Amino acid sequence: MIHPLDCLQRRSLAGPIADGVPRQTGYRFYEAGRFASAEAALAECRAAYEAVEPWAEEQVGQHTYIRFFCRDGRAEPIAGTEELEECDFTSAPSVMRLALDPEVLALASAYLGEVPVLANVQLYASLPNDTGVGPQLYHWDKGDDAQMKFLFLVGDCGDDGGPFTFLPADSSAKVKRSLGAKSWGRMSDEEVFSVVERSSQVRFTGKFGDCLAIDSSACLHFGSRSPSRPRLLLELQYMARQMILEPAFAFSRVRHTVDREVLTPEQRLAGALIL
Ligand SMILES: O=C(O)CCC(=O)C(=O)O
Repeated sequence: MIHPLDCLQRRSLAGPIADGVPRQTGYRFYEAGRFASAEAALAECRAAYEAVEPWAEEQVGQHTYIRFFCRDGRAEPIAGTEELEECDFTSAPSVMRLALDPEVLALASAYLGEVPVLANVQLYASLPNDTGVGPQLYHWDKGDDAQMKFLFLVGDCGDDGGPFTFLPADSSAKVKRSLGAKSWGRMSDEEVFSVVERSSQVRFTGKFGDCLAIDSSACLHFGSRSPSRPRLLLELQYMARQMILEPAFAFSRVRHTVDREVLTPEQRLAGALIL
């Protein structure tokens, strides 16, 4: 049970913002440089990858994903992009600074109508693969009927880079209306394009540092299909404090060096569960 005063405070600190994410489409691109704290954070992410690059390349063919900043800060092969029980960002303080960046929080708050909670932070590499399963099929993210993810490219990503690919929220809603319960699990392209035109599909390609803010509960999406080389993505995930669909949604335990004493009220509310 969430205290009503917590809800009121979260709502009172959220307001509209000029270049916010429109509800109708559920996404917006932000060019590299939009968020002041991103440069240092993405440099830390890149360094974490480069520190293990030869080992990461050896994993091609054996594993599809590698996640960084796992328990004790290690990089580990993982099966999908599911939540992790424990992660450790003590060696990457700038990543946590970006996750609590006032501009990022303001955008997420404006979209969700309240200061949300930081639900997950993850850096992962998608390795060259032809598996075509799991998050490589069209799906919605679970947990709530709205959420906001900020995806940052930690390296250039072209059409051959296995880009994160999605349908805007209004097109996705058509698929939901037409396919009903069949749209709950993973869907083939054929099923999706039996409802909407293939041309409504949007790809997140771009340069190192570019960002996509997306409601991944409202926008059908997939990614990591056959990247020609490892694709590195930093994902920040924000959700309303009271989740409608899965109130027991699990949050990762995060080791970090954030000093709670110097946080603004918005940052404290956002970090309430993870920090
Ligand atoms: O690998 C990808 O780009 C897809 C990731 C995904 O499905 C997600 O972040 O929810």
